[in-house]
Amino acid sequence: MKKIYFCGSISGGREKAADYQKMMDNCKKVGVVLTEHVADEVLEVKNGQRFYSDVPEIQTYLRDVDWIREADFVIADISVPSIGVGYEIGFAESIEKPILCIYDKNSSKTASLMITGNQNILFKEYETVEEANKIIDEFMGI
Ligand code: 6IA
Repeated sequence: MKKIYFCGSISGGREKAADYQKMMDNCKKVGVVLTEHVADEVLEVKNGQRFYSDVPEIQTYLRDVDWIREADFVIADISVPSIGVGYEIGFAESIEKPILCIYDKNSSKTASLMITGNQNILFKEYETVEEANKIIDEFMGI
């Protein structure tokens, strides 16, 4: 049973949330996805900001970092630029986790050079979720 830490934009924009869900469902073939909230379409909105719960921010941060430590695979959809996702990737790299970054070629944003130029990260582009799922399967060795 593998543990997958799936990273996707929250404060950076939610337009890919439905796709994150489909990719996470695909990941469940091999194990457990630690970050189901990333696809949650009903994140609460308070004062114009989105909140997943009333859990204090420090607890959320520490839990996320612990989950990255526990994870067998870190998979990040970087189609929607997100500071949090960038941070998670950098942290995962520093503890030598296997990292896959996937990017929707139809995104209006360019993929960051800090990812595409990084030899410690497997970077792949996709056009459909089905294609993304095939890339994910290959990365996880199934
Ligand atoms: O900068 P972003 O919000 O776009 O960063 C998204 C990434 O950071 C995701 O991959 C998550 O793993 C993590 N992340 C960001 N916000 C949250 C969150 N809700 N809960 C858990 N993980 C998160 C915000 C609640 C908090 C303000 C109390």
